[in-house]
Amino acid sequence: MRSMLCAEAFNPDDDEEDSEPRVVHPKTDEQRCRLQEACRDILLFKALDQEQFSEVLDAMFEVLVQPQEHVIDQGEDGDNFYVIERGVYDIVVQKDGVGCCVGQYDNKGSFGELALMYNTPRAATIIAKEDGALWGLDRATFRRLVVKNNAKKRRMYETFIESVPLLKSLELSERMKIVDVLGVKSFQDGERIIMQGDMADCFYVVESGEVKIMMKSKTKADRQDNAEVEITRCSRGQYFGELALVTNKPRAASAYAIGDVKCLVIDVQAFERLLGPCKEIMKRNIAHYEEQLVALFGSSVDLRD
Ligand code: 1OR
Ligand code: 1OR
Repeated sequence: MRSMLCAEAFNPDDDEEDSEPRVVHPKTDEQRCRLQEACRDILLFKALDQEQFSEVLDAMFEVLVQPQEHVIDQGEDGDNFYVIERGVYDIVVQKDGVGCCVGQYDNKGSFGELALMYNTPRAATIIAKEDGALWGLDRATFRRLVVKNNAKKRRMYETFIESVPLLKSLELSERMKIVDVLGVKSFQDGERIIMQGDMADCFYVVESGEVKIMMKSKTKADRQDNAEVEITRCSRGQYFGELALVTNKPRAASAYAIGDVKCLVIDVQAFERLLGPCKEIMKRNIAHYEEQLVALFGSSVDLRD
């Protein structure tokens, strides 16, 4: 029932908020700089054009929070969307009447989009663990600019997302929810997309071009000069960057663009929330990585350790 309501609430063409006046919160140059830096990697803003993005920045306002403060309470109506400038925030979800910490934001990312996108109550409670700084964006501006763009995103990516083998087992509505929150990133020839050893916060699907996966060699001579060996390539419809999210470990390999590359990017919270049903497929493939690892380097390193 809820999903039917969502589909209705989503229709952007009769968005009543369209005629509302433009929201502007004046900012100092210093604030604007910090805001721009905090918003640089926000996936939901990636689909905006320059004009829309600058309207979003104008409308955002600074929010300072204290330890233990609830920025959002599960079950309430959604007022704002938040971008994190700094601070650590727990994601708490009520399960059988008990609050369970299901994840954490660590000094980056954004939250509070779901209630605004689908006109639903807040799906989780967000609690500041320390002093923090956020940038809020009011509901009306979020709907007018970001949600409106989502209709275009759905049209653009519907066919492609249908063709991604990993996502075949999901319902259409679930795949569309992935489209709603994904971002698109472009990379130039040779650009590093993932660095081995880094902490991970997102997952990638190749939309166009080719991605080369490289690993630091485990042989002694190579290790000394830090040489990397190519282990595989990913092309349109294939995914990478799942391993670190599934294992909670640093990136196991590096990824580089070959020629111009476009990837769909999903943050770790959306990955956890929406790709649960695909995890078994990923885990089966990870078992194959382990076999290949032994074949390539002759060691029996367990990637899941
Ligand atoms: P919102 O407007 O519903 C709470 O307000 C926000 O918490 C929500 O938007 C998301 O931005 C964020 N399930 C639901 N909401 C989540 C989750 C989440 N994680 C972050 N948010 N799950 C946790 C995944 C790590 C699934 C829990 C079962
Ligand atoms: P990640 O989050 O660890 C690097 O970031 C990504 O490279 C990784 O997720 C996988 O998506 C991708 N071993 C480890 N990672 C691999 C491998 C792999 N293949 C692709 N990735 N293999 C075994 C190593 C010899 C498979 C080789 C075919």
